[in-house]
Amino acid sequence: MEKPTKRILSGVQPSGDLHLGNYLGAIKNFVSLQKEYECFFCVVDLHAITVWQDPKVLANKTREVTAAFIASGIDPKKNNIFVQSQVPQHAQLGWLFNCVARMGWLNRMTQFKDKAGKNSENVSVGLFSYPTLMAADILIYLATHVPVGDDQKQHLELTRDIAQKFNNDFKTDFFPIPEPLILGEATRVMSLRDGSKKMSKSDPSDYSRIMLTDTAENITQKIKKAKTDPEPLPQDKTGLEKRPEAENLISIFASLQDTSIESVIKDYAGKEFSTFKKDLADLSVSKLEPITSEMNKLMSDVSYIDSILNQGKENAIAVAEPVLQKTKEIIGFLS
Ligand code: AQP
Repeated sequence: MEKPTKRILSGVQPSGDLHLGNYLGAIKNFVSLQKEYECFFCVVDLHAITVWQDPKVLANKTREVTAAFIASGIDPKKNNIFVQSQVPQHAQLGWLFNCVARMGWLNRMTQFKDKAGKNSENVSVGLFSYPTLMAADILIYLATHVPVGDDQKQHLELTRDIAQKFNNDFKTDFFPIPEPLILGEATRVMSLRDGSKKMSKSDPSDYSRIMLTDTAENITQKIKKAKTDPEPLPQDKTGLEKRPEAENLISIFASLQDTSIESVIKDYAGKEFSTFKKDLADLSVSKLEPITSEMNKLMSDVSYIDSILNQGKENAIAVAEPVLQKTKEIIGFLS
């Protein structure tokens, strides 16, 4: 089997409205990487159901993530865009990896601890074993690189551990050890209400996040109300880590404008946050409005979205199936 040298896999859950963290931490980077890599972009619905999803809205959310990929600039003709549950090889390899990963490794996953909180006895088994399925998502394509936000770094390290253990146990070099691509100035976008919490679909406060479906008025309002401290913008980066809300807004600005944090600070040094927020709102609207309107257009033609996903499914299966067969052969299953 020919091994790829530059292949990307990344996924986004259809578990709610996509937000600026998903866009700046992941989707925006997918757009620039498509020129250089062979790309597999997956709507990870099997991951989404590790917590409750309303069956009446899940299909729509799945199409909406697809629309967001395309509206952000991912070319559906050149890249493979597909739905995880439509490619059964993910779940099959996921089971095999459940038998490779160790309980101790999964017990150390901070995202599980954050999401389960005090309720860990009552959450789904899927939420606990989520990272082994994520390893399968990546390795079923022998992906070499994985663009993700900083929050997924630990899961990717686990993927590398699983690949390494499988290769060691079966004395093979079949699985690549994939590299994370954590890119841009906003690798961890924080909540607009609390600079110590990441911006997230599941945060109960709407004002904590900017969504790709927000109107220009919503965006402006949310940025205006975003929490800041009483100080003006700093003169340089020194001590910025002690001002998480300021650091967050400056990083968002830098990432949206494709510039560095240093350059934003230079432009706004000593200015009041009210001035900065106005410019940040204008910048956000100018960058997000075209995406939102294209998403709305795409969502009005469901058959087009479904045709992209069907083609993506076929392409994905054509790559995934031989990898699954080879894995089973290495393990010693009857063919
Ligand atoms: N706040 C964030 N900053 C930067 N990147 C982020 N990502 C998510 N939140 C941020 C990146 O977006 C990609 C898709 O994420 P996901 O949909 O698979 O799930 P998630 O990380 O669990 O995202 P949410 O929005 O926080 O959902 P809930 O609330 O359901 O947990 C990933 O590459 C992720 O790194």
